[in-house]
Amino acid sequence: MRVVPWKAISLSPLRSCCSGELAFLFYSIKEEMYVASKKTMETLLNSEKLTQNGADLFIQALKQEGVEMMFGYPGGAVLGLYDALYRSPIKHVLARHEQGAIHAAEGYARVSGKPGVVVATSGPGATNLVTGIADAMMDSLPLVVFTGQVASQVIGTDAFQEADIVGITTPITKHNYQVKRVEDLPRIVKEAFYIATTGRPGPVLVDIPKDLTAHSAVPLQPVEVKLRGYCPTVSPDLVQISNLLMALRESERPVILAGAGVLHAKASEELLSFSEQYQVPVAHTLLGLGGFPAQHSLFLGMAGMHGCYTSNMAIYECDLLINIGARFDDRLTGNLSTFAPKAKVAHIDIDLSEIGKNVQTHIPIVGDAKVVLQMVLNETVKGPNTKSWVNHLEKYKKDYPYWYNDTKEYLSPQHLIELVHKTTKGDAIVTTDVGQHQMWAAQCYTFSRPNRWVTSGGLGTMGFGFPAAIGAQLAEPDATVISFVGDGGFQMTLQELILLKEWELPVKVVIVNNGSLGMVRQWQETFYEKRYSQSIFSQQPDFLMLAKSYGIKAYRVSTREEAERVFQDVLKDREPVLIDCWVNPTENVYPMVAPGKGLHEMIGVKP
Ligand SMILES: Cc1ncc(C[n+]2csc(CCOP(=O)(O)OP(=O)(O)O)c2C)c(N)n1
Repeated sequence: MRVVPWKAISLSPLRSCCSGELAFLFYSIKEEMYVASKKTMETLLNSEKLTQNGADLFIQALKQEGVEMMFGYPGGAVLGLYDALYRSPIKHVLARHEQGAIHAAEGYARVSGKPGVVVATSGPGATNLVTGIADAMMDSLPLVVFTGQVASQVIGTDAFQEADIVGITTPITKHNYQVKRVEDLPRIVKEAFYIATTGRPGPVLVDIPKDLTAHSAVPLQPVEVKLRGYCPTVSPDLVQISNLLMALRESERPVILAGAGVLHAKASEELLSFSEQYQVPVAHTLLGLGGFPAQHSLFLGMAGMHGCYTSNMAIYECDLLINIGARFDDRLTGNLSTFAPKAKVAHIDIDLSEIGKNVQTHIPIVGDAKVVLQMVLNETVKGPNTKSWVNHLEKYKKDYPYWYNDTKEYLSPQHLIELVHKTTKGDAIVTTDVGQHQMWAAQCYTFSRPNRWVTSGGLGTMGFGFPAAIGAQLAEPDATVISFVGDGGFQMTLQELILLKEWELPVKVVIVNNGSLGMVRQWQETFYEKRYSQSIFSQQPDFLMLAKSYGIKAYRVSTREEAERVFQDVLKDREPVLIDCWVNPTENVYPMVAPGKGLHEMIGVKP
């Protein structure tokens, strides 16, 4: 075996290096060692062209990562990349706005478990991605985002369509790069996928100056990624596992709070076994829904600002709170000074920086939720007797369920969602936008399995729900995909309707139309003495005509009977449909934890 430094590579040393049995090539970039296999080297040597341009290297690197589909929008700085894409088998979804592309990639990532890949041009193309990048960062979605950049020699000169996207996205990406040399591209792409998908998933951005897509280099592939300073902790500290088991044994009123970390770690089965083995009831965060079957007797419901009475009171009254993969955000905790006041807190999270960030933690467990739960399940210790606690919570469930105003005059939005749940047998992939309809969907469309629920939780960005449904349907072509959107938020990204036609996606778009920015209206009603400043729409588009102009069937319903008839019909068909549902315009989301209040101080609770 011979070590050949990168700089020394030329045709002759490569040939002599390949002549022996053990033909490996070591090369070093930025102090990292890589190995090129004999096969790679032979391919090189047999190839007519020893070098490839950056654009071809880019496509090749994507193929090596197993990318089958990407979402994007072309422009000047990425013409070279798109030219290489033209010759490649990778499918490209041409959104009609970069924001649509990135939200679709998020939906794809959420449902498929694979990273969403996005491409956009420099300047405005890149800045149009910013909301989606921030959203993916907040909700821990694995995205690899490629942006074109102006040519290397004009960076920093305010060149046409130049934006410092690396600077702009530094706080909202897990990591970002600007490629400086063509030969770095394969390594950077590999690292980008590795970082986006390992540990706590998140978005990684790679900015590629235009000139590099045309420059050539010898394509040597890194075989593994080794990054100094990045080594996610997967296996937890054993001492903390025994601390958790000891705390569990001593507790009388334990509760699990399960977040999206359970879904990212594919740990739903382990969560179920853990909860059943020790008879510990489970509350979910908004993003965690589906991690534990909603029909299970130990399931309490969603906790937080619009969570159910039982979950919020369980957290308030518990003596042991076991957080699995949730980040204790303010919409979940309410007033921190009265959050879980009687509880010892155990927090299982792959991201060390989450532990103790908002809530004082007594048992910190850093690790992958699946690995941690498997280790806990391997220890068979005597559990607590939670019978009376479970009965106590069961009584709360019976006495304080979600309730809503059911008038003959109007279709109630909650009834609409229950109807869709019934008609789809509770097994659709549901995406939502942001606002009241999102909370009603979270409350009323109960999930029995993971990865059916796609919503924008941390950033809470309007415009997310509909493009996310496109990505979800592309990820699971046979699934029934329902997108509940508000009449406000839908108007932020409705241009993507054309993709339903173009890609033959049978997404059902359900507009929960209350003629207003409902959630804003609710807050103005409750906290601003009904001064409805800029929240009621005076004009609306005709959503039916709009859908028809995109070649999509559309219906309007405003009563229960109409809704029942239309949903029975449209859900049978494998074609896209838009249903404009006129619902009670004054309905509010309850219960609610008002800002500054504790979970036990919910308003709108009715026995
Ligand atoms: C991009 C963006 N802008 C503003 C907001 C603030 N906001 C949160 S909910 C909401 C109202 C949403 O109205 P609509 O889409 O009609 O849904 P509804 O609440 O009526 O169900 C607004 C404006 C937001 N979340 N995202």
